[in-house]
Amino acid sequence: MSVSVPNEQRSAYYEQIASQRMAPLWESLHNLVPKQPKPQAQAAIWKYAQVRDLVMQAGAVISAEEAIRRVLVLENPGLPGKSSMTPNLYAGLQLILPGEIAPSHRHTQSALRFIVEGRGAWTAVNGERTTMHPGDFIITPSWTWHDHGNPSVEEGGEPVVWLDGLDIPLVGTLDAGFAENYPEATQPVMRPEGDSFARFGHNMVPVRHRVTDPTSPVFSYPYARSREALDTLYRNGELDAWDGVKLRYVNPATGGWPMPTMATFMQYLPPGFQGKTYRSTDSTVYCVVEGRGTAHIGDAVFSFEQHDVFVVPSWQPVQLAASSESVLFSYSDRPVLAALNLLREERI
Ligand code: 1HN
Repeated sequence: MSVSVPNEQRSAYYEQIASQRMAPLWESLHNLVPKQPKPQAQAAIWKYAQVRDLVMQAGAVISAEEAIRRVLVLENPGLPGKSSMTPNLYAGLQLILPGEIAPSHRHTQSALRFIVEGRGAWTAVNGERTTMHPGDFIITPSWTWHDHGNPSVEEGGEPVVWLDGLDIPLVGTLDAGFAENYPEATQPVMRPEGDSFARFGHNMVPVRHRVTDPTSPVFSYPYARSREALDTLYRNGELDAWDGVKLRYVNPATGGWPMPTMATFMQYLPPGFQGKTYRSTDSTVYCVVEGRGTAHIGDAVFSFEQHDVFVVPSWQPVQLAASSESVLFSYSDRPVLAALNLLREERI
C-alpha cells in the first residue's frame, strides 16, 4: 500500500521534526550516497600571466613579518569562503621579498612548497636550511618548525614566489589542528645546508638509520634531479599514453609518500603529446613548470602555460595535451584515499 500525503502536511511534519533537531533521510539519501562522486569543487585554472602582478603587489600591501605568511589563497570557485582548492587540500601563492623573514612556527597541517619563480630564498625545517630554485619541491611535515627568509638585495636577493600546498581542509574536518609560534623569528640552524640530502638523497641511508617517522628525511627535492630523470626516461623511450613520463616523489627511507596526507608527482609531456583520458578519486592540483598545452577536465577546456595552476576535482575525466615540451608538477590527496581504501582510478 502506498502512502500519499499532501505536500503541506509533509512540510508541517518536517518543521515539527526540525524542532527536535531531526531531518528526513529520504529527502537527502541520493545526495548523501551518490552513485559516483559529485564534487562541489570545480575544475579551474589560475593563469600566472593574470595573477603575477597581483602577487607582486602584495609586497607593497603588507610585509612578510606583519602578514606572518604573505599568501594569496587560491580558492576553488565551487567552495566559496572555504579557503580550499579541493575538499581536502589548500593552495596559495606566497611571496617573499629580499631581506624579509617569515617567522618560525609549527602546526599539525603538513605543507609543501613548489618554487615558481625567483631563487636564493631559503626555508628552514627542523634546524636545516635549504635554498630555493624554480621547480624545487620542498616539504614541511606536520609539527615541524619552519621559517622562510630571503637575502637582502645587496646579497643578491630577489622576489621569490612559490605555490603552497597544505592539507588544511582535511585537518579542519578532522578537528586536529594545533599550532604554535617559535619564540624567535628564526629557529637555530643545527646542521649545514645539504646535510639531510647527503644522508638520504643519494639512494643510500645512514647505516644504522631506523625509520621512526612517517615523513621523508629529505626535505628538498631539487628540480635539476627530477628534470634529468624525466629527460633520460623519455630519451630511453618511456612514454605512457595517459601520463607521458610520470614519476612520483618518494620518502627514500620507506618508498612511501614524502608526507602522509599529500602525494606529489612530476611528469613530462613531449611536444605534440595527446594524452588519453583518465580519472581518479583523488583531487589533484597541477602547477605548470615548463611548456604549454591543453587540459580537458570534465566539460572544461583550459590552455595552460608556464606557472599556471589548475585543479582536477575527484572523478573528473582529465586529458592532457602538450603543444610544446611540457613539465607538470602535481599534488593530490591520494595517500588519504588509498589508506582508507577509497582510491579508484580508471584509464579510459
Ligand atoms: C603556512 O604555515 C605557510 O609556512 C604557508 O609558509 C601557508 C597557510 C595556512 C596556514 C599555514 C608557510 C599557510 C600556512
